[in-house]
Amino acid sequence: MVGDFSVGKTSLTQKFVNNVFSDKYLTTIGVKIDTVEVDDTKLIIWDVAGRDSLSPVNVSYLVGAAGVVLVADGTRPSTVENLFDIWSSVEKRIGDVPCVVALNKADLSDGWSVSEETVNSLHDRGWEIFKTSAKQGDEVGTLFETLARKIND
Ligand code: G3D
Ligand code: MG
Repeated sequence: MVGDFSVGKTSLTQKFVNNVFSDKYLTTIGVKIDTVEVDDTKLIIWDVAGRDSLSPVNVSYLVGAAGVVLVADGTRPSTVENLFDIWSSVEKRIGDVPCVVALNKADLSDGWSVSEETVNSLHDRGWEIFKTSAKQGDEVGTLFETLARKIND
């Protein structure tokens, strides 16, 4: 799980793994590792805490990753734009691994601010995009199932 602080990395993981969404979550310390079986694939999900997903420590967690969930907050355009830099760091470290993009907090339709142009630029990278809500559950299963499938392809 990679993406800016507070985009929903922990919430998406917990919704998928435990089917819970906590409005009063605890900020993770360090890294939380969850395991979940999707179809016949065992996903070991690394959810790294911290404000800076590109810090040397956090980037070192990427080593050995078979795939990446790029997460942004659809109500904060800067977190979507940052995905390009985040992906560069990922690619530099571990190469062109399978990835999926979560534009999260889709339940917040009032504050939603991802332009068509931005969506197109994400598509142009060849990325598959999901409008997720960790709160309501929309697209959360599909997000992880798609990544599992890409890893197996
Ligand atoms: P992070 O792990 O990427 O840092 P978190 O992000 O999962 O900790 O989520 C950060 C904040 O966004 C939390 O709110 C969390 O409840 C909220 N959030 C995460 N996903 C969603 C979503 O899909 N919809 C809505 N409405 N909120 C979401 P707080 O207020 O506890 O900081
Ligand atoms: Mg977190």
